[in-house]
Amino acid sequence: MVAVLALVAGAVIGVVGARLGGETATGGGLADLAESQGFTGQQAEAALKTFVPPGEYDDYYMFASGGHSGQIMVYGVPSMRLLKEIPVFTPDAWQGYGYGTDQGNTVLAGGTNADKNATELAWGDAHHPALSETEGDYDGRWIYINDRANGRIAMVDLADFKTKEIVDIPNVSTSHGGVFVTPNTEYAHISSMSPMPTTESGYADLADYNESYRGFSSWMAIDQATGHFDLENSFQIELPPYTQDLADAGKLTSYGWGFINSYNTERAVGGNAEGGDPLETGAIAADFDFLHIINWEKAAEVVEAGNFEVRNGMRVIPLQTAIDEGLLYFAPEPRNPHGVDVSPTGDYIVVSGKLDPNVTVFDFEKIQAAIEAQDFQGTDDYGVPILNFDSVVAGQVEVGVGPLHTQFDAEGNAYTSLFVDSAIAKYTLGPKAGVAEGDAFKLVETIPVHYNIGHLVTAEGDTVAPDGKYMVALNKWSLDRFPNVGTLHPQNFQLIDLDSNPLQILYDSPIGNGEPHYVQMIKTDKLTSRLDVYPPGTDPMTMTTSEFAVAAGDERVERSGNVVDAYISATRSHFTPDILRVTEGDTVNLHITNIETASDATHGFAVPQYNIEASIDPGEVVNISFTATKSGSFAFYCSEFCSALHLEMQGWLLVEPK
Ligand code: K7E
Ligand code: CUA
Repeated sequence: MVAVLALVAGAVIGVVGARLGGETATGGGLADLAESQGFTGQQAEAALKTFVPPGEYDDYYMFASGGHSGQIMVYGVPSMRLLKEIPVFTPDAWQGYGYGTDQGNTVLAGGTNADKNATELAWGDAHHPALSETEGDYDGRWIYINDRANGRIAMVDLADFKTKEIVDIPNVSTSHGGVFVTPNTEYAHISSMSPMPTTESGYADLADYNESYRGFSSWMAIDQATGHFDLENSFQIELPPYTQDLADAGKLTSYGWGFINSYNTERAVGGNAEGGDPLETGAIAADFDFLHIINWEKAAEVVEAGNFEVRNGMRVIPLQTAIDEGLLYFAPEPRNPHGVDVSPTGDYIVVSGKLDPNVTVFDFEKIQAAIEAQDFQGTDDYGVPILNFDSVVAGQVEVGVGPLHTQFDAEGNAYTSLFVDSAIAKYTLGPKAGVAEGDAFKLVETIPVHYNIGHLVTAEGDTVAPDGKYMVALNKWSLDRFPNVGTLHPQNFQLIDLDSNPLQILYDSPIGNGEPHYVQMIKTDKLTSRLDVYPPGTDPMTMTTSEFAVAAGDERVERSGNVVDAYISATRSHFTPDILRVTEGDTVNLHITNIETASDATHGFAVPQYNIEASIDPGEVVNISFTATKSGSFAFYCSEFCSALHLEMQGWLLVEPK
């Protein structure tokens, strides 16, 4: 075996070496180098495939949810280099998010709904990102992500990679994977996870679960100019009290429809210390749960026609109305499904059941025909029609144990993660994905991953036009893959070459922040709205010129009663003014403009003892408001090493005692 590998190594490196002239900088050939490092041919090949030379760029951005870190992480692929963390639900000091600046404070405060939250929320569980789309393809404008813990959704502007808005969804307490955008980003969808009481108080005993608790499918309208949520034009559809889980938008053939998985249609509520069964026992009793099939285009018309109720400020289509209007159907899906993923052409809806070794592939045309023919096996307890399973299934593929999530390539293949098996299964879809009848719905191969894979992603693999090329396995456990860093191990992102046959792992990337769930991979050149430097005096919240911007020479301090407004400029290597005099008890509003125009000439602004820290990017205006509660002399400073005289970039906040 070793000899064979050495031969392969020689062949691969021989080819590359020949093309490169065979000489390395340290002398000798590439084959010699690989041999001296102890690499097999495959390892040397992997190194060459993932290497992005200094000064060159990756082909893809990978936007990874940060899980309970509350953030989004941006990686380059294939290098797997971490490019940025975007703070979303949780404060971040480097970017001054949530440390006294308007930008972070306003966004975070906007994500707190006093009717719902017990306290101000200071974290979130960032789960499922959704890049904006045009005609079912990523367009690089915005990215949305939900907070699993608190039932919220955020918008990040990909012009400056900053979070611009968080909305706490009415009637929804928690949300899991029910996040997607519709093919033209008409809506960002977010559904509830655990159903909630619809009572005034938000409380109902679990004995009243069936009657009082309900789920919701929320269609958050998107302002096409700004990417912000347009609450007035948003609506919800009331659902039975099942646990609604992952979701995906129909596309092309299935445009206008959305699909949500559910589990615990048994409506188990736990109570293992009250004489009942643990929740998980009750929740796996039935052989089938329900794929929710929703006609959102028609639902929008029903709302426009005025057929809704307003609940907690949200337009809601009651469950009975949804049934009467033909907006909601169920298809049985094997027990306790997790992922639901729509194939690139929109024809197939792939469902994985955590407790079923098969993936079940539904056919959208068959679903439509069954709805048309009222081919129902009955209704659920709430009157929702249930389609006949056999009438709507295109095929099943036995993939392995613990199938979770699915992605696609352009050749009619699907890839499903197998949590229990720690593997990914590659298999074919059917004729509507371009696969010959005889080859349809067949397992092609399985590749082990390390270990306990959750999601996976292929390049643009949930769009109408997947790229193939790369796949990343998002492994929950890394066990023995990295040097020990204590009892909490990193996660492991494994880069896999989709062009190799059989599939090859190229790279292990330890993820020291977590915990990532869904990720999306987009070509870097699709982010055409990216800014390198803000136009002078920009308020990033509105992306327009701030009324508080100052140019050099206009700096000033204005006082009105006990309110002090300071208009400050920052440039290498000073703040102007650099002495701020206020009186204890004053309301202090600092408006700081970074008047630099050079790319990357960022300054910071940190005030000791006041918990204030800002990042002021070139051209940006940051507003900081606080009450000068503590008298003293506070040496504020620039917290970003900006210049040779960075340490000199400091000043005094003098708070005179009353
Ligand atoms: Cu499977 Cu939150 Cu999409 Cu984690 S979810 S794995
Ligand atoms: Cu400005 Cu350091």
